[in-house]
Amino acid sequence: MKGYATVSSPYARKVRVATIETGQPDLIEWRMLSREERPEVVPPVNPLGKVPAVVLDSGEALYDSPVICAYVDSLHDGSKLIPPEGPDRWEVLRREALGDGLAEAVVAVAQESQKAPETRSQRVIERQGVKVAAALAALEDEVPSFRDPPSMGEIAAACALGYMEYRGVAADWRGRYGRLAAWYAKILTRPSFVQTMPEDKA
Ligand SMILES: N[C@@H](CCC(=O)N[C@@H](CS)C(=O)NCC(=O)O)C(=O)O
Repeated sequence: MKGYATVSSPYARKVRVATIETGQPDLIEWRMLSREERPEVVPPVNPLGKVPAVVLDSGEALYDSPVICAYVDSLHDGSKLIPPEGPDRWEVLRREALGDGLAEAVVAVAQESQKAPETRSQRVIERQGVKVAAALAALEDEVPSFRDPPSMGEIAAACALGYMEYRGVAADWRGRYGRLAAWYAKILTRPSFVQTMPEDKA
């Protein structure tokens, strides 16, 4: 199948990590788009114009990242990133939503902060900053129940943290959330995270 991504997207990184963690590193043939290419190339695949989006060999499109990750997880017989049933399933999906929500708030802070001072809204930055801090505090509390190897929940959380550092949002977080920082340093050594580390600003 073909996939569309940008190198820095935390949501696309979730999918890339999921394929590697499930032993399917070549499942998706990725096209890495620049910011300029994205509005041209993505809407025919995802009307929302967002990445990641994939096109299956049947021609059917799938988006967004939770849907694509669930699909990736359905294609292998190994240990599942999303437990198939029971309370574990809902805990993992809820944690994935927490990670995705953290990434969303980080995107909002980064986008607003990049605006010229005369159009920048300090209120937006503060409101989204409160969400960033709340998500970090929640994840810090949850570290003792994090799974190893990681589930889709921990993968989403780590991708959001990676994006946060990439954009320089909440730059002091490692000093304030020690358990989460220690866990994050460890998950970063997994090949799936090493191989998907964003390098260029895009
Ligand atoms: N909920 C979506 C979010 C995807 C998303 O916001 N992607 C960003 C890149 S990080 C994007 O493509 N933004 C372009 C736009 O909003 O037009 C997912 O999980 O895939």
